[in-house]
Amino acid sequence: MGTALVYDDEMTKYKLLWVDPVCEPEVPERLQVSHQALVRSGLAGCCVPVPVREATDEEILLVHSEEYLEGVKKTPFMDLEDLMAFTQQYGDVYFHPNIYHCAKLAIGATLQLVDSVMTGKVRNGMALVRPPGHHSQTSQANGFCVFNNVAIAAQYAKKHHRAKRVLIVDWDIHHGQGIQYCFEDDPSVLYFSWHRYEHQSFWPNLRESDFDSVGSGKGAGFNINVPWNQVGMGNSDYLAVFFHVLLPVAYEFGPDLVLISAGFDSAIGDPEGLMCATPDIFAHLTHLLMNLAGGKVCAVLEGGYNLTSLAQSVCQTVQTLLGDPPPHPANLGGPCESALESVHSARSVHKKYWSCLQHAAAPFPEEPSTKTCRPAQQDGSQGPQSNGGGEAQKEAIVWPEPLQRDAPSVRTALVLPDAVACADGCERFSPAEGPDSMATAGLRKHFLKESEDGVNVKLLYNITALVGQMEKNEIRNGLALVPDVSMATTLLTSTSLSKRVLVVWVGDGLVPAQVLEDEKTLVVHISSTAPHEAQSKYYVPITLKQGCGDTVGLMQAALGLLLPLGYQYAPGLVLLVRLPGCRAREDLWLQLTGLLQGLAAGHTLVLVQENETASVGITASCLLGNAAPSLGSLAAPGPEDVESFERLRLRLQTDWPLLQTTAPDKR
Ligand code: X5A
Ligand code: ZN
Repeated sequence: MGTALVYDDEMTKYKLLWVDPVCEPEVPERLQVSHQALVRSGLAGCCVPVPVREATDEEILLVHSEEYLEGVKKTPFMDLEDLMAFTQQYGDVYFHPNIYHCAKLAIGATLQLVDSVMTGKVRNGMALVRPPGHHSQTSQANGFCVFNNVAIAAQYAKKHHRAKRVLIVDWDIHHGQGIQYCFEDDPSVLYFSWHRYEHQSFWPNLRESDFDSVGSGKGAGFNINVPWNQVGMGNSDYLAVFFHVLLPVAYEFGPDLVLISAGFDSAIGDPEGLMCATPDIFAHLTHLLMNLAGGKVCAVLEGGYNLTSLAQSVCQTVQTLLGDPPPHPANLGGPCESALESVHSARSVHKKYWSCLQHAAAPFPEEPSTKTCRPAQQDGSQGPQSNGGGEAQKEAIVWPEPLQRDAPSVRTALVLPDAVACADGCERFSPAEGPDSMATAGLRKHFLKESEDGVNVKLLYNITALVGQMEKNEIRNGLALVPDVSMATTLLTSTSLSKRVLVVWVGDGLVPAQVLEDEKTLVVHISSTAPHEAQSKYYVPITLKQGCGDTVGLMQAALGLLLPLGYQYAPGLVLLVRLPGCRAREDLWLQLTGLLQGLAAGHTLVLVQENETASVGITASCLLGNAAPSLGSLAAPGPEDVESFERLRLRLQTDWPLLQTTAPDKR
């Protein structure tokens, strides 16, 4: 199960032939630098190369009209004057004698990717294409786009692969109005787009790009727009929208396939977007989508006009598709007020369609504020600080290049009793040296009663050594079967070198007092009752009436509370502890394990009680990078649970701003 890369340099062979400042950014080099960066970084070599093909007329007609197709078909034979005249009919686009050929290859590349993923030849993949697609409409070219690659792919997946539900995530900085129009009344395709909007003053200046365009008829609720009303949005703003709008709805929808309209004009340095999110954020956006649809994710290039930022962002996306854990993103100070207004608006307008949003607050009564976005320095970033226009665009914007993401030599190590077989693809962990007498004495003194034997000493020594190697990045992640998860957690939190350890304590049972007292440990406790008094910002008891057997409730809590907390806390190590008797369904457990690997550069240690050998194999497969199975569509969470989540959010959001779902002065 690999990652497909679909590319052909034929798609670099068209360009703007006359002077038009609007179209100038859309250059062949966009594709060249993206592909070159993948080759030079060695990432291309790790992918499964998939050849492009030309789309057929029938495929183009899945979305476009015959008249329009016939018109475009004539462009290869036009002279310059005719091409310019043909171009005149449309907005912000240009034609070239070779663009029809490239546009057919761009669709064909996208469909080749969908075929490879849907047939299971690969797990996921990316298509690097030109021209982009998401602005083009039934009978119109628009915004550098000729045919709507991603919209055609969604129709194609429904028709040829029996996909019942397709999720389209459009993270390009422009609104893909072409995709919105295509699926407006179609509940089988959920279209999500965020876009620079500035109260309709930004191109394409459409009323229907605002948050209140939710789809129509049977498709009502299946179109989600998050307009950005300020430039300068950063990593926190993007993550807040994922945690509080997109992901809950996407999990409730339960897609069979995820298509990403992967435009990188939403990254820092882009002259069109003027946003501040750094290229490594795309690693996280990708990762957060990779456990939907059983991992079937197809990313298709759309915009991206700063060649440096574009190339870095493409690499981050592909490396994550390949299974490398994302590096911790910079600048997670929390979302700005304008972003929170957008989050709030999208949630409140969709609350009647999605049960995960039923508790969202009502729409703002008064006019949305026109306050400027927080100064970019507030969270340490150096992005554009002005409102965009004029000279600000010409300043050279600089940001640090994403660090190389070094893969440890061991992906997944297991600490198991000798009688339990090691899962395929994993290594049984055995440290080079055994415990010396000092270590033994220490372990005996603090963690073992007099009577306990050497087997326990060795086991406890092994798990500390495993964590030590994870912290040195020699091992990525691991799993340990231990006789007592409480003792193991106490030991590991007190011996870990990491400045911060996130403990996710799943099931009914007390968190050891020593762990709770530890300043550097954030404990998220998911259970049916909260046994400890909660006042500390470092102890977060999430209670579910039905306990961990409640898949919907637990998923909602994981997306809306656990992930924002985890991202903001920025742990160096995640301990995921499954208490004895925990009733979390297998698929849910895997989702949790999968999502948590976006934290601490993938350094997760799963602790399981000794006798629960059944969860070893599946958890190990997830740690090895296999996607969790889809949960299917989810029902509504229990109202009491939702209420308790909201009380928790209220208590914690001043300390953990990523938990916010609405602007402070509107609460
Ligand atoms: C695909 C894409 C942008 C068009 C901007 C026109 N198009 N002003 O990013
Ligand atoms: Zn764009």
